[in-house]
Amino acid sequence: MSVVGFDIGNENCVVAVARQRGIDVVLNDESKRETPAVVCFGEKQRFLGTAGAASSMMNPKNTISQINRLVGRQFSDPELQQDLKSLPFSVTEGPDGFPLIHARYLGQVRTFTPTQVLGMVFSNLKSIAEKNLNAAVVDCCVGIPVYLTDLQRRCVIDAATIAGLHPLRLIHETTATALAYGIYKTDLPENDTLNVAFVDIGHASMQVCVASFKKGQLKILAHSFDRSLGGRDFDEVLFQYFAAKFKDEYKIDVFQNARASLRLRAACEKLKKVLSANPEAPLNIECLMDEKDVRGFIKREEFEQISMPILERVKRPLEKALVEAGLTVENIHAVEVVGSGSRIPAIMKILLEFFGKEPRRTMNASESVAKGCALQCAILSPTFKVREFQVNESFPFPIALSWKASAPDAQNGSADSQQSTIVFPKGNPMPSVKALTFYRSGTFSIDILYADVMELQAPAKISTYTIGPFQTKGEPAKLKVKVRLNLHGIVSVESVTLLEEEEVQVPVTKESAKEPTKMDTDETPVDSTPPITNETDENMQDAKIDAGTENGTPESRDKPIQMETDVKALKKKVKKTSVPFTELVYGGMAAADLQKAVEKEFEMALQDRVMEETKDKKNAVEAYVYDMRNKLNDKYHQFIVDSEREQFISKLQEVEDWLYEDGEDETKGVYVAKLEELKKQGDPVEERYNEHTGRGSVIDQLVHCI
Ligand code: ATP
Ligand code: K
Ligand code: MG
Repeated sequence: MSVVGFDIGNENCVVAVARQRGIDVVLNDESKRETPAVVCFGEKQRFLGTAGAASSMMNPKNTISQINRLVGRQFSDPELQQDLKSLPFSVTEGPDGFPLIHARYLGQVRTFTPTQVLGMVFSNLKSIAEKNLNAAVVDCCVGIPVYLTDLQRRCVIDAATIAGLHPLRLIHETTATALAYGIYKTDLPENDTLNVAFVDIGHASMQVCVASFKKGQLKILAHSFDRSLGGRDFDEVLFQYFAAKFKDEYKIDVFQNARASLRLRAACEKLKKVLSANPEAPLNIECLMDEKDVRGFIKREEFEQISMPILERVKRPLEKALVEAGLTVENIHAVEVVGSGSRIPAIMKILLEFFGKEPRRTMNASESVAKGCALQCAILSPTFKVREFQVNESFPFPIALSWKASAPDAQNGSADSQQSTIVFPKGNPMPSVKALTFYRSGTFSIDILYADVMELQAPAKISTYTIGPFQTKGEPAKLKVKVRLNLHGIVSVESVTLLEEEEVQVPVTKESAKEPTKMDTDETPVDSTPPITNETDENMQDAKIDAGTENGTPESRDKPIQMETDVKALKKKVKKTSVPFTELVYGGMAAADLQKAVEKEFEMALQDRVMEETKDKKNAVEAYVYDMRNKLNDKYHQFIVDSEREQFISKLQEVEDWLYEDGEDETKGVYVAKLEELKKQGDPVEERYNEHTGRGSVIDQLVHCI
């Protein structure tokens, strides 16, 4: 069982693994701790991560970045449309209203869903983890922004599934950071709480959470965010500034040239980083456009001036988090800042002014999320022993259930009137199960929706459940619907149970005789306000529902069984039958499509591997040619007859020429055969040499012994 945490950012991904001695961030093939969230499609293979980022300038139209921004969002989403303006690849609206990405791959333009591309990012991170652990990785925890919708959360799980991963939990990124902060703290109070604000500013978004800590646990008090405030917005400010400047000074319009735009944007990101450490910075790009070299310069002060509209927005999520936590800045013990986007000094200044205390960087700004995810995975894993630490998560969006009133109820109101109730209010603990009671005569449906779409800016409806068929005996049946908000923050109907009253003969013991048989048989549909109960334990739950029903008929109420001496007595019991239901998620991926995507990813990964191996084999032929030629002229010289040596050297030359011409682009098998062919000739020479030098060393040893 693997214990791995993944942080998939809009710019950078980090992989952390649990080992016996602790949590480690692992290195990728290029020995980097951060891996770009980039997929580049090529003519023969994909280039993922660092390799993908390296080819982005050469192949911008087929290089997909910031994929998180597209996953689980409708094409018409205004935020998505805004994002597309600065992304160089082509995206269109698919038949289902969701975006489709177009890229040239294996010689033709193909389309991919954002979930598929996210699956490719996962696939790359999975292989990074596997190479480090030297074992298969399946179980993992994945960090997600707190603002992801139900659909986006489902998409992240689908993407992980496509890559062959099984997320034990999607955990809010700031919660992961809070966990990584708290679990190592040995000085947490036992009888008091310590409130800490965590601020994460990444490439595309900002998230805040306020958590209260005490010994052995953390409780999230509030989450807040700005989905579109991150490092890239500052890049954009600089980009607009220099684009206008260069238009003026050099008469070039980078907006007319995709490559020039891309290069200027990249240069602006670098410039921004330089400005974090220096009061001023230059920007020089050779041959940006129309064969013109451009030179620019900006002071940090001026950068802050032109960034004012963005900087002003930083305070809002801070205020919101405090209000929702019901705290003032005086109650905040410490402010921890993570995310590399927060390295801008002006942001740190805003945080200092707002909280009235120096924001701290105790945590590693780029690694806290991945480490927190790995810790969470270790906590959930039976194979790891982790210090006892409880994470009490809070769900950021209120969730409602909505249904059509049943016939008798509709007579009171208007026919077909829609009714709804909030099942999970904002701040509800996660995970959580609630049960609702409905009285229905036939198949009916329930919608799960967001009670407040303002903050989320997503379509209100999440899913529709059609419940039935079920047996009714003349009167409306009583149905218990269990709704689960799971560990990932995904809401679904978990079960529907038909509750029927039955009279059964039961042996009477002293205890059961004393206990009143409680049963509600009321016929009044109560679904205008169905009793909602927190589900903890199956038996306790039933007690709660029954207790909450007010209109029990007299016969069924508190009827103690009197004859204690009887061996058998009639007792009313509740018979439970599970009722079938179907789920329709708006925008989800059908199981069959997911299976196809899994196979497709497997094929593409195989193709990548074949191409990598082909490259390796080709390099091996080339390396052999150089090595053997050198040795034939040097240490192997006397172990091969002159004529044979000359023939072999010219053969090596032939192969070298072939590698640059006809053999440039061959299959793996051809290179393997070529190497074999050369070795057939070279191995005997090598053997003769080894034999000689080997014997030599044995003689040397004998001499020494004597
Ligand atoms: P997100 O959290 O939005 O999904 P992410 O996790 O990939 O994105 P981070 O890796 O935390 O984001 O931060 C990346 C951002 O930080 C980029 O915009 C990058 O330009 C910016 N950045 C990195 N170093 C610095 C620096 N020294 N000064 C200013 N900004 C920086
Ligand atoms: K990151
Ligand atoms: Mg991040």
